[in-house]
Amino acid sequence: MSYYKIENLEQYFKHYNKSVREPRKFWSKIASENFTWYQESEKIVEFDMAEAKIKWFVDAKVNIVKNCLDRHLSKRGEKTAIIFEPNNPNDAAEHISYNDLYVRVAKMANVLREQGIQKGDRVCIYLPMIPEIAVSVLACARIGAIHSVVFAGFSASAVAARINDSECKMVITSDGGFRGEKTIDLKGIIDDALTNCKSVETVLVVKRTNTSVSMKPGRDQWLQPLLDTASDNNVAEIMDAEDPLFILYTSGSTGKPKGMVHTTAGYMVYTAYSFKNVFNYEENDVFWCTADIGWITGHSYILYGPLLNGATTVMFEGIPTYPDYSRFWEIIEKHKVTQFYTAPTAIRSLAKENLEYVQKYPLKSLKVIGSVGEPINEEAWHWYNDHVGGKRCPLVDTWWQTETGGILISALAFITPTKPTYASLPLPGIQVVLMDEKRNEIEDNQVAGSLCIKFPWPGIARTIWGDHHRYKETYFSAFPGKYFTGDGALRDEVGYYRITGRVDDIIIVSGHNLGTAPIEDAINEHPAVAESAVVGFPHDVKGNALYGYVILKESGEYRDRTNLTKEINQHISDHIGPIAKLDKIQFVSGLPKTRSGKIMRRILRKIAEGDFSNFGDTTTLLNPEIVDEIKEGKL
Ligand code: 6R9
Repeated sequence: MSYYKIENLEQYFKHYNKSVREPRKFWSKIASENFTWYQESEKIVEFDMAEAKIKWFVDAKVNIVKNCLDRHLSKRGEKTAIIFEPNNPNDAAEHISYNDLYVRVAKMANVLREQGIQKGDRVCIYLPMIPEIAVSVLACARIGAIHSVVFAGFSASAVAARINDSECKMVITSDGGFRGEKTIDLKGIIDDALTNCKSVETVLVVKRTNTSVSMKPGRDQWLQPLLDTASDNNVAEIMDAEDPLFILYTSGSTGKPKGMVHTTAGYMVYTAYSFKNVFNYEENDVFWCTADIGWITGHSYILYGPLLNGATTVMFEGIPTYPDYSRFWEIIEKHKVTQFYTAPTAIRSLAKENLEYVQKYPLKSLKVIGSVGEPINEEAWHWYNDHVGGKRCPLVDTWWQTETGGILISALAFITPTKPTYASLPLPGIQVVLMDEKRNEIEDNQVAGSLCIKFPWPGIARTIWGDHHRYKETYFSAFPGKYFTGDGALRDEVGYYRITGRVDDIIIVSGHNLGTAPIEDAINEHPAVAESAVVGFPHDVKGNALYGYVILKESGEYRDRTNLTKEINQHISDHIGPIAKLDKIQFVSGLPKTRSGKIMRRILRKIAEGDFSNFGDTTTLLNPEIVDEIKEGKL
């Protein structure tokens, strides 16, 4: 019996039980039967949860790109691997076959090697959603260089912090990027970033917008001429199962972003397996995930998961609202998309508009629709299900994280019955537990608890780049022996999980993870600001929006608060990026603090939500009187 594809609900339970009872046998069979290895693993998994040390497919040798491309060429060489849909709907879409993609990746891999990049070197990729981002990622993986894709909406200082943290030797960027009607000056941002990055020796520049850029001699080179003369004969690097494949930064509850490290074999097996089963992928399907490759969703379900399965994956350069609100639906129709995977925030923003935008398109090609990034509220769930899925496509609400590598809790399309707002059941291999405040496992249903996983799965991130201690502290110390997700969840009578949201200082805004600490750091850098606290409050489209409480310094120089609000948001844009701007700012004279000096965010959250009832226990506050003042200021 093969474990790679689950055929029905009964089989799901069988596989699930097998994966718990005999995880080694379960994953060993999947790995051995569905991938090409230079050498297979015998031990399969070794771990020590107390030390946060996890290894999968121990001693195996493999190259993930050989599994994404080379092995498909004999059967699927002419098949489309990537459909590139450009920002401007009047420009032709590009269909890149497996053969073409293989050649482009091989040439790029040779360019990287010629530029001195070797196995283990870090390469920062700061590109828009154009084919070159896929080619660059795969070329790095082919030669064993560790890619660190930084979302091309991050500011110069945010990029610089990420480049410095992992000491990238090279940056791959473009002259600019198109986003709706705007053109973004990516090379300019990189130039600013690199004034503070000593490790970068080379910058390769893709021409996309034809905007004029400055090229620093000895450092910057146009990519195309290098590709034109590169050979397409490239020998892939033989990688150890646990060699790092990539670093991807995610927000933490302290200032510094966390460079999550994913390694080769486990990530490969888990993304391929989860893609196949959650989306019920079949040969000839056309899969479209609307995320950016700058996020984990793009890594796992635009690139690796689909390509490992020999699928056709759509890559979209633009935004859902350009040239109008029907762009998503038009693309589904045009490319006969069968699986569509997007975020609740996109659904909510499109659901606000006239129904005609979606009703114009029959969307008959769709078989499965998916959601990711934040809880999908009931209203958005029904709109998506009714108007996009036509009430006939299963809606898979997929819960997972940058740290988890792939989807952990989700319905499997056509197998698991769905229930609005419930992510439903864990995938095989995922041993979910809910923990109470006393660190005991919650056995009852309908009780909220901290969501933990008690056994490693192949896709889990192995460490934080350069800081294993922080990895252990963040994920393995709150509930010893278990991986703590930072999310809260409930379980219903049949074992379905509903994710209730973050229980830490991370706020999900439009599906983007934002730590309060780095935003507060950015606000505090404004010369007029003494201290600040940022919390989330519910927002119709973004899910959560940001509310900042700001204490100003005594000096009277900054009386004009309209300008101050703008300046503070500009600071945030410069330090992090426009996604982290505050929707509301309230100037206050103090913040509610405990005697140990901790800001009581619970109270600030309630005030931001406009809920003035029941602040809970405020007796431990150092300054209880401030609560009334803040309340009144809000009114
Ligand atoms: C894949 C991704 C992770 C955080 C996660 C949780 C939230 C993601 C969700 C969801 C409810 C879902 N989240 N999917 N919450 N239901 N289906 O989004 O990774 O950017 O690291 O965010 O997003 O809070 O902990 P990442």
